[in-house]
Amino acid sequence: DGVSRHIAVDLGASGGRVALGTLRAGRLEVEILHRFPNGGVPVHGELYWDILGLWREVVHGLRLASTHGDIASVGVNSWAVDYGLLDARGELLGQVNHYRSARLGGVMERVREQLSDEAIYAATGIQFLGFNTLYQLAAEPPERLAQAHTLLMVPDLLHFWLCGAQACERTNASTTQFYDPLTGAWHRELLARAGLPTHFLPRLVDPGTDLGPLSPEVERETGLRGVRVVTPATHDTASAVAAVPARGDGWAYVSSGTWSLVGVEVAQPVLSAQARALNLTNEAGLDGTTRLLKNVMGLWIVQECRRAWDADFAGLDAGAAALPAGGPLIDPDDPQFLPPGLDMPQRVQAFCAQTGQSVPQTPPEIVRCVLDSLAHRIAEVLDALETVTGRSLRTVHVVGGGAQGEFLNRLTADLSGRMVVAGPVEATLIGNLLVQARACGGLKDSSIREVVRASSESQTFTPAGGDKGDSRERFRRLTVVQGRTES
Ligand code: LFR
Repeated sequence: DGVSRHIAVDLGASGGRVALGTLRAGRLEVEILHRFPNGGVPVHGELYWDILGLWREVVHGLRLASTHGDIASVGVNSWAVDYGLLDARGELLGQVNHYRSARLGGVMERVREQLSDEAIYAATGIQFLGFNTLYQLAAEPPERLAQAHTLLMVPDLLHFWLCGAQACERTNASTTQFYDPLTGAWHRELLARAGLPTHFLPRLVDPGTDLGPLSPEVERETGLRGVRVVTPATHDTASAVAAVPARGDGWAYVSSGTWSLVGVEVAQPVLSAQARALNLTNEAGLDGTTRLLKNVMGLWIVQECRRAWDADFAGLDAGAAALPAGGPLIDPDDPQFLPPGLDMPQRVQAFCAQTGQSVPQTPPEIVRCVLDSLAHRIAEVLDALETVTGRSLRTVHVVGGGAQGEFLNRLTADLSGRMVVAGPVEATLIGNLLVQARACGGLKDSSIREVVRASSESQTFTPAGGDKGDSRERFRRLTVVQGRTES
């Protein structure tokens, strides 16, 4: 009947979803069947993911999907860099660590000293972030690595549990900082130079690879029959970028959620000294593209503040928007904002006090300070991307859950002086579903982005002209004073 149905599992740092996608006549309908919370579990000084709890929620979501007619495939995407280690029988060895864990403090510095930034960046093109898999492995007890038979990234681990196949999908593998973007293979030599083993690295597969049927056990538990496990772009950001509804090349994207991933799509990795100095990353995208981007701290700071206040976001956003411009600013990418903690509002206040600014007091004042700062940072990164690529980036597509934040969209337009096109909010699910649909032969003559444009709506924010005051310059000086590692 020309209809194809697929299930996408999207695991985010603060919540997960299981969704049913129905592709009919070149349009995709997305129905979210199950939502569940996610977050770090602090235990005995360590921070983990509740991977078994996530698995249970995924299975529950699949069971809900089983009553919706014939389903062709299922695929999982998640955040990047985190992994599970399996023994030779395929059993999980220990826990899945959380990338915001304090155990990683100082490890990156040691490895960078040992290998040199030039060598690591030339080999991988990946931005230096203390939680990259490279540094997580360097922080592992050697005996645990020796015992490990297979390393699987989080989505790969769930695919393994769904169908029994062990493979790492490329878009997420590229975030490890031991993947070679030029050859498309693991960079075993880099790991070896860091004194790390490589025997546990499995085969790499592309987005859109059929890994096999659901296992009999999963079929029994879910009631699904005849469903294939097909890899999407398993890195959530890669799925979201695949679903940016853009045309031509004068555009950038912000994949907006816990993080704001600010970037462009390019044909080849950019490994120049300038890209390294700006700490831009070259992550693998769909169909051999490169996601040249940078992590900006994103809505994380606001999410942690909300957790501390137990407050509703919509109300806070409106309160923040009602305040006058020109207030205090933080450097959202300062490492002190990375770890979780109910003291996040105090961290924001302390930053303002230490930099001689007025100290925001109420929740709306604090949120305003964070959103202003985020928009400034996004604008700064967009300018850097223009410099590095030589492109003129007039339009910014904001996709993902954060695209619902109208006030941040408005600030981004105003402070960057660019047109912001917001939506789709469900870009990650849409990208995940359409890569599966294409792999299953369901996307006849249209491209993924054409289907996205036909299936979703967006809202446009035009930059306000006029005087922006001195805030841009104040922001720049602030980040220099705080001494971020990049120039
Ligand atoms: C966004 C994201 C980013 C990655 C960060 C940590 O959800 O996947 O792309 O840098 O999470 O894994």
